[in-house]
Formats: sequence, structure tokens, C-alpha cells
Amino acid sequence: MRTLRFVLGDQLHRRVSSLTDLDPDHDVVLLVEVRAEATYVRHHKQKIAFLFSAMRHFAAELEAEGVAVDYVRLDAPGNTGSFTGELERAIARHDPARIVVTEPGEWRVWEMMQGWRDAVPVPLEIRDDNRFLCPRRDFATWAEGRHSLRMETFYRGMRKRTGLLMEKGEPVGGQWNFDHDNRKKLPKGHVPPQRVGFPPDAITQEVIALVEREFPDHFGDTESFGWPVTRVEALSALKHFVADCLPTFGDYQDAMKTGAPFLYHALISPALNAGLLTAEEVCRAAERAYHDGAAPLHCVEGFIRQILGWREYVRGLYWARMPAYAETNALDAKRPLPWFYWSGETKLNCLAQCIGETRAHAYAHHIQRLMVTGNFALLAGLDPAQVEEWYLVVYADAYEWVELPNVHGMVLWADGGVMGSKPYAASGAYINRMSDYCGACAYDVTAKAGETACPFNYLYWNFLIEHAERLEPNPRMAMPYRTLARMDDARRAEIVADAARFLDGPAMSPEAGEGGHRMPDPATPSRRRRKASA
Ligand code: FAD
Ligand code: DLZ
Ligand code: SF4
Repeated sequence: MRTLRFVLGDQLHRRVSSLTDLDPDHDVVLLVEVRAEATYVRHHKQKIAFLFSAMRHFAAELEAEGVAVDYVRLDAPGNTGSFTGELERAIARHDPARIVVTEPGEWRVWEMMQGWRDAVPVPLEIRDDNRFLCPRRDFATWAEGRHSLRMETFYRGMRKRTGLLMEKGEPVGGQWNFDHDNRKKLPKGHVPPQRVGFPPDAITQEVIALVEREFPDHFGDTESFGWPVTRVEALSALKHFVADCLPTFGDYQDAMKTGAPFLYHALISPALNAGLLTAEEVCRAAERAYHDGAAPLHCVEGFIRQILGWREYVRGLYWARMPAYAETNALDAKRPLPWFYWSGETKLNCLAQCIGETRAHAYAHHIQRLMVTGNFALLAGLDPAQVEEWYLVVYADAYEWVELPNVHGMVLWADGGVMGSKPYAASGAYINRMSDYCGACAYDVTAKAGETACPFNYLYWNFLIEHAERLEPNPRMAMPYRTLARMDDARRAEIVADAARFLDGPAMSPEAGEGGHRMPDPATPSRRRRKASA
């Protein structure tokens, strides 16, 4: 019996559930490069190049094993440009008795797959994605009946379930969370480690040329491409991180430094999200470093929490709450995304730095995403759908299952508190404490009012004033609202006037400016992701 095994571009693991019972003598593995997936948002060029290269390498590895692979390139004659079209063509070519696929990461593809049940003439089996540590249904059971879903509670359950950093049923070191030991500012003159990159081989060079030719108007540059594109490279990236960065990871997890985009971060999210690594093996590698005395507990626990906690949690939350989750707008934010999010051309140096690095590397680390581009979007009241689309476009690791909860919930508080008990709003003081950006900025981070004051400062208080009805009763917001209550009417009026001047001024224009980056009209965002592109 011939089975057609359809592997999506972010499922590139030899033991992914759709391949576990692969019969090399009869089965065919299908991989397809399709225009619809590359353009449902205008992904960063490095993301498309990374994925196409990883897909081509994965196909070559399967073929080397003796597996029959049907690989459809983007420019292959007759390529219909969609998953559904390519599946139909492959059925006609191979006449399989059944189709096996692993559930997709994104809701819009899940909806598309449901349509396949009626559209294709052979039985279709959709299997659970075994690359995650918490199956969707287990998360759904945990989430049932809860309004707010706190990560910390979920994380402790996952520690018990996996035994990671556990000893006789108790957390190693007597504590679940060592966050108070983390998050230091980088000392002056500190030199971060040299990071290992993976220069493009012939396959990657070929896909970079393809991407530059086929998607010239997409965001981002390809010159600095250095992502691991095979499992061997991804394991080598993990090894480098564990040896050279994990022992310091926690300490400088939140620090930001001009010209040092990667610091002590793992740089594994594109590989992890595409299947080149599994969450389990990454967490076990970090745990082993602790037991071998190669990395301290606060760094190892901090790192494992990101993957076993945050990553599994956002994925569970996405599937438990979609599609309604994406539709809420608790703070009624409506302002269009300013053009500088694409061009990086802004006088706010922190934003210019983070956006510039994002364009160059398809990467920004967590605090840049949360406390710079995210914090600004929250304080400026940017439209959640436009901000979410931006985050889905710009990073090599972006897929809706992980982007949406982080942006909609954690950053914009558009879910009204399902994910976080309060918005992560901060003034310029936070950015100044955790980075060296302010020293080179046109604005004065210590000034509170007027044209030269750091916009984060008055936007922060303006945000609290604007959303007082909603946020003031929240006990976790009591401290800032007490400070606000001490401000007299004249000071409040000054804050509101400064914010209006800035938000209604030319700096916030959504229109493409002179010398901007080549991006098509931002006012007509590419097709919104939840619509199936069959
Ligand atoms: P490290 O900082 O070294 O962390 C290790 C790993 O932990 C990451 O590789 C990642 O797998 C996991 N992780 C850490 N934080 C999170 C989190 N909040 N959610 C899920 N996983 C996490 N991550 C994505 O993979 N794709 C996204 O599209 C994405 N969008 C984000 C948007 C916003 C607004 C924010 C605040 C965070 C987002 N993240 C996203 C999470 C996080 O920023 C990235 O996973 C991380 O920066 C990737 O770099 P790294 O591998 O060097 O991570
Ligand atoms: C992101 C992406 C891109 C750019 N291109 C392809 C592709 O050509 N073929 C493919 O199989 N997958 C691609 N992907 C990943 C899919 O978008 C991903 O599988 C779905 O979003 C589900 O997570
Ligand atoms: Fe950003 Fe304000 Fe610092 Fe400038 S002064 S870098 S705008 S936080």
C-alpha cells in the first residue's frame, strides 16, 4: 500500500509523526515550495531562504537514505502555488492509497486541511505534532474553565510532567524560578562572545538568488544570512550556545547593546520552529550542562523556562483559543503602523537600532521585541492586526502559533488579560537601564516633557491616563496609578498635549517616506493570514 506523506516546510524532522512508520519501499514523501506560503504575508527574505534551503537539504537527506521524495520547487513547471493544488497534482502522479500529514502550526492551514478531507479522493490521516512536549488536547484540558491562563502555573506542571530540573518530585535548587538572579545590565566595556554563523552553501546561495528574484519587494536583506539549515548545523549551533553562552545566558538575558544583536541568546528559534531541533533535546542539553557543572542553575532554569514554559504555553494557548483569540482588541487600539517600522528611519534610536538589526538579520532578541518595538506599539495604541502582521513578516522564526500570543497577548494586551495580568508598559527609563541606546539618541531620556523629551516618557503616562477606567482597578497597576494621582491637572494636560503632538505628527506617518525600504503599500497589507489560501 503506497502512502503519500506530505511534510510541510516547518516539519523537517526525521521522526515527525507523519514519517514515523515510513515504508521506504512503497511510500513517497512530498515537499512543496509554494508561492501562497511565501506571500500570505510578505515574509522577510531570510525566512523564505532559510526554509527553502532547509527543505531542500532535508529532501536530499531522505533521498540519501533511499526514500522516494517528490520535491516541487517554486519555479517547477506547473507548480500551482498552493498546498491544495500541489497535493492534488501529487495524488494524480502517485495514486496513493492514503495521505498522511502532521497537523500544521497555523490555524489557517488547519482550516485548509479540513477542506482536504472532502476535496481529495483518498483517505487523509492528520496526526498530532509530536515535536511539542504538551499535546494540544492536554493544554486544552488544563485551560478549560480558566479565564486567565498563567504561564508560571503551566510551567510547573510541565517540569513535573517531564522531570526536567526535578529531584524526588521537587524543583532542583528548591525553587521553581530563579528570575531574580537574571536580567543584569551589561557592564561598560563588556565584550560579548563571538557567535558561530553558518555561511550559505551552494543550496542556500541558490535559494537566496531565487528569493531575491521572486520576492524583490519583501522586507529584509539576505547579505548576512548565517542560519543553520540542516539538523547537523542546528545541533552544532546548540552545542556552541550551551558551551559558550548558556553559562551567562540568564545574567544578560534582558540586556541590549548597540552593534551586538545576539549577545548570549541561543539563536535556535528558526531551527526549532522548522523541526531541525526538538524542544526536548534542547532542554535536555541545557539540563546536562547544569549536572556537569558547566552552567549555573539560574541560567539553565531561565533558559529551560523559555522553551518548556513559554514556548509550549503560547502554542497551547493559541490552539485552545483560536480563532476568536485573534479578534479581540481590549484597549481599542486603532492607530496605523507608522512607516518607520519598515524603513527603520526614526529619530528614536532604540527603535532605529532594533528595526535595523531586524532588517539585517531577521532577528531581534526577546527584550527588543517586547520592550522596544512592542512597548512602543502598546503605548502608541497601534492597531493589533497591523502590528501582528509586522511581527509575522520580520523574523526568521515567525509563525502565527508563536507570534500571535506574544504580540496580541503579551505585548498589546489586546486579549484583555488572558495571557498577562497587566500590560508590559514602560517609560524610557527601562530602556536606558537595560541598553546603551539612549546615549546616542536625539531625545533626552531624562526629560519628561517638551519636544526634546524621550517620547516613551510622556507616551507611558498618556497610556495610563487614556486607559485609567480599564487599568486603574487592576491591583498590579496600583503603583503607577498612585504616582499619576499625585500629578496636578497642569502636568496631566502637558502629558496629553506632548503625546498628541508626537502621535499626530510626521514621525508617525504610515505613508512611505523618501529613501524608505522597498516595501509595497503598507496601507494594503498582504492577505490576512487566517484566510485559507487554497
Ligand atoms: P533565546 O532568548 O535564547 O531563548 C531560547 C528559546 O526559548 C527560543 O529559541 C524560543 O524557542 C524560546 N522562547 C523564548 N521566549 C519565548 C516566547 N515568549 N514564546 C515562545 N518561545 C519563546 N518566538 C518565535 O519563535 N517566533 C516568533 O514569531 C516570536 N515572536 C515574538 C514576538 C514578540 C512580541 C515577543 C515578545 C517574543 C516573540 N518570540 C517569538 C519569542 C522570543 O522573542 C524568540 O523566541 C527569541 O527571541 C528567539 O531567539 P533565540 O533563539 O535566540 O532565543
Ligand atoms: C513559511 C513557509 C514558506 C515561506 N514557504 C513554505 C513552502 O513553500 N512550503 C511549505 O511546505 N511550507 C512553507 N512555509 C511554512 C508553512 O507556512 C507552514 O507549514 C504553515 O504556516 C503551518 O505552520
Ligand atoms: Fe529610546 Fe527614549 Fe532612549 Fe531615545 S531616549 S533611545 S527614544 S528610550
